[in-house]
Amino acid sequence: MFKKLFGQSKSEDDASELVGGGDNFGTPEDFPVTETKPRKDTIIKILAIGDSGCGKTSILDRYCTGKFKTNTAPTIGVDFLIKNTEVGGAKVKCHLIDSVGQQMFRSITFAYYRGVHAVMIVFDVTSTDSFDNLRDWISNVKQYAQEDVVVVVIGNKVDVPQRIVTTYEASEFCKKHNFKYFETSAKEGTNIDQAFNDAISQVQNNLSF
Ligand SMILES: Nc1nc2c(ncn2[C@@H]2O[C@H](COP(=O)(O)OP(=O)(O)OP(=O)(O)O)[C@@H](O)[C@H]2O)c(=O)[nH]1
Ligand SMILES: [Mg+2]
Repeated sequence: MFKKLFGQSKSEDDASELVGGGDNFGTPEDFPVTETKPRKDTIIKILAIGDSGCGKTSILDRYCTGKFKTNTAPTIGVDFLIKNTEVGGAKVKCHLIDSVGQQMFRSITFAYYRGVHAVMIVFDVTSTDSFDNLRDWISNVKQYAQEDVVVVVIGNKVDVPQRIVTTYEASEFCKKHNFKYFETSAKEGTNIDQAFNDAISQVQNNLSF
């Protein structure tokens, strides 16, 4: 490409050949202009859903505080957290919504789906049920969230040696649905920032920041 653009001329006379076309220049199509618009500082709302006990509260706590609490109580209704971060060179204030996983209280969380930019659907890699129930969670997202919502699936508790759901089956499932998939451990802090950064970055792209 370098040769094609600048030819191999050494003298000024030769250089004149380079002006005005000829074989030495590539066409504009050879040099597409990539947009490098700066991203805007913004507020991004992210909702965590998934079966009770899969680790939603622990993941959000880990993301916000960098710590893991061993004695989390089941979430009742919804909780709110805020995390200030920087992604793609822009400051982001994340409004994080933690929701109850227990079936009997779920319906009260549906009102919170509507206004969020991203949903993290969490399952527990040691629980087949929590993986099988992803279908129900996805259908709730389709029913209650906005159409362009970013969905990221998280397989949590990968620190536990007796995992049941394999990386292969989870990632194949996500590929089919066109969702990004991350395996995390809230306990050890594995992949937590990566999962949130990816969701934020997808939202930034959606909003053309
Ligand atoms: N080993 C291990 N345990 C975890 C991990 N994440 C959460 N836990 C444990 O799993 C249990 C449930 O975690 P929570 O974060 O309360 O689960 P939740 O999804 O918020 O549950 P609900 O609020 O009832 O919907 C707790 O005992 C946590 O300590 C993890 O990554 N590894
Ligand atoms: Mg919880």
